[in-house]
Amino acid sequence: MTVQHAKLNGWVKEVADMCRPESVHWCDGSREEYDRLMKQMVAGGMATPLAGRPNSFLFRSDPSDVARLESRTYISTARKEDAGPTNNWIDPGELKTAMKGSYKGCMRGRTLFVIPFSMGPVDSPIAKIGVEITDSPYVVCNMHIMTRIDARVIEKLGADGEFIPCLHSIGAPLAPGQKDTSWPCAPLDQKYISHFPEENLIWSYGSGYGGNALLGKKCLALRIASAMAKREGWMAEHMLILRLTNPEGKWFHIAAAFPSACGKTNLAMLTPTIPGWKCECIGDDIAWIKIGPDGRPYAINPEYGFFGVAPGTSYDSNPSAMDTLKENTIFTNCALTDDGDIWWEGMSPAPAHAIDWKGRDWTPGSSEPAAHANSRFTAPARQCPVICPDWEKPEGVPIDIFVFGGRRASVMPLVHEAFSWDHGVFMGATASSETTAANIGSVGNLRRDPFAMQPFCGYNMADYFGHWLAMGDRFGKHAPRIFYVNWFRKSPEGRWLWPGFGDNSRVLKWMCERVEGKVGAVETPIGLMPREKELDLTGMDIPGADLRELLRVDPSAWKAEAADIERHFGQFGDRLPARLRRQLDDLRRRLG
Ligand code: SAT
Ligand code: MN
Repeated sequence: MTVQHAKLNGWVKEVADMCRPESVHWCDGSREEYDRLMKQMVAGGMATPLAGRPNSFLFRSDPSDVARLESRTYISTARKEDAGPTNNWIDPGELKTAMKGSYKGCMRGRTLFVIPFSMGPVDSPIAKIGVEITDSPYVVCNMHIMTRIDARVIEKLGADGEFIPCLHSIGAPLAPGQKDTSWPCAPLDQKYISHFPEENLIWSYGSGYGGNALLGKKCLALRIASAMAKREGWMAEHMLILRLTNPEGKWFHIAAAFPSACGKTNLAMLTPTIPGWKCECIGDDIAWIKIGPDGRPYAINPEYGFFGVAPGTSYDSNPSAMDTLKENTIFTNCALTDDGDIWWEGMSPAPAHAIDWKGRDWTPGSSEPAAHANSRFTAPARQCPVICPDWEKPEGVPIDIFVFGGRRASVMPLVHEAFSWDHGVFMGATASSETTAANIGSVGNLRRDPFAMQPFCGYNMADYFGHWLAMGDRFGKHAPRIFYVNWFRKSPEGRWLWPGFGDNSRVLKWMCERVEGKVGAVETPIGLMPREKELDLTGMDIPGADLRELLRVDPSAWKAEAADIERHFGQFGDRLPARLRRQLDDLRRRLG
């Protein structure tokens, strides 16, 4: 491949001089390239081809390298205040010096791959180009699925087009004659996932897993893009995008933000249980939103595939995802069955025997799960049976509704609607969720996860709140309506109160009818909520007491919530927009 871009060529040379790879390979995104790398990884014992799923492979990671690593993720801005209180910060000069020390000679014995990729359809005015350098063929194959890699990217770059450099190394050089392991990576305390938003630069070292290594995803499309979006007047959000079609054929486009592993992929591919309604998926994780010529917000999915949580995915919970995974899929940290297929908890009845994600014999009743809780599938979006025909439309789709949510066993009702844009931004800014296995750390703790962006906002979160307020001012009458949902409320005995999955369509229907002015709501201190009769529950067998609990607002629990929000806001000091403080005062006044 001949590339005429002096800056890109210069950067590749500079990195090669520092990392000292054995060879340099420019990726063209071709099937031949994918097949060749997979073949090498199978021969090297990294990958296992799967029986019954054409062109699909299982990988097992090192047990220390199984999820994003928030404690080693940095937003490195010249001034600490610009990274804000929710991000780890190191001075850029200091961080670069430390990382250059790690990068020195780190690719010895390996190939340096250069991956020019587009986030978003190459011809979209919303798309951005990134170039990832990596020494991991596993990363190259995943990037083939998750991003668009083809000759048109190089063509669009031309001689001086803008690109976001993303440097990645697994941090495991090979000495001459040294045998490789099946998942080389660096020890925990040597890993770094670093972002320099003031120069649109990403440096990642030491991990080969998910968002730590597939740098187009959280690093570029959220952390760097959120900072660019603030500067340039658009939005980069941790949101799925779906199209709902009502029985009259009217479309509603919904963008919804939930933390990692809270069911975004399931909601994005929802099979409605209410007759006559249809759902199509546009994206399951990230939305880039720009104001269109008509003043409305238009969203694209910058990704090309799904990097979804495997456990719990089944023909009951998400048949469309299951059908997406029939071929051309990479599985990571799932279990391997005796007939050469994959399995995970919640997929189907447990096999009598399997090999677990650590490569050990596993039988039902074993003390550890067969698949890791954050095991993943990487699959092409085009294979999804409910992918929206317009999912690659360069101009995106117009958003009617924003939804926020999280995982809360109590307090948060099934659904409530914001009184106004500012109130909706307040809901987003105070969103909370119990933590999941998508991040290395403790699971099940309640944390505030504003806009589901806590781990992904590339600048001061208070300024990000301000950006949301400013975007609302610019949307004006085209501002989407804002709702907050909680599918995860439990009874005092710990039983799920809401069946979720396809039945979530009932809640989405209420939202669409609110937008159309067809259905009422009752005013509560926390927002507008459906009366029981305003939710379409036809054909559903839900006890009246459960429904009442799902829609119950407990003022004393909410007063405690307000006190916690006060603490949450406190960390931002003067930088917190006054309009949000006013929202908290209003909430308190309504609670009495
Ligand atoms: O590992 S990723 O960051 O890509 C997955 C997630 O946390 O949602
Ligand atoms: Mn995500």
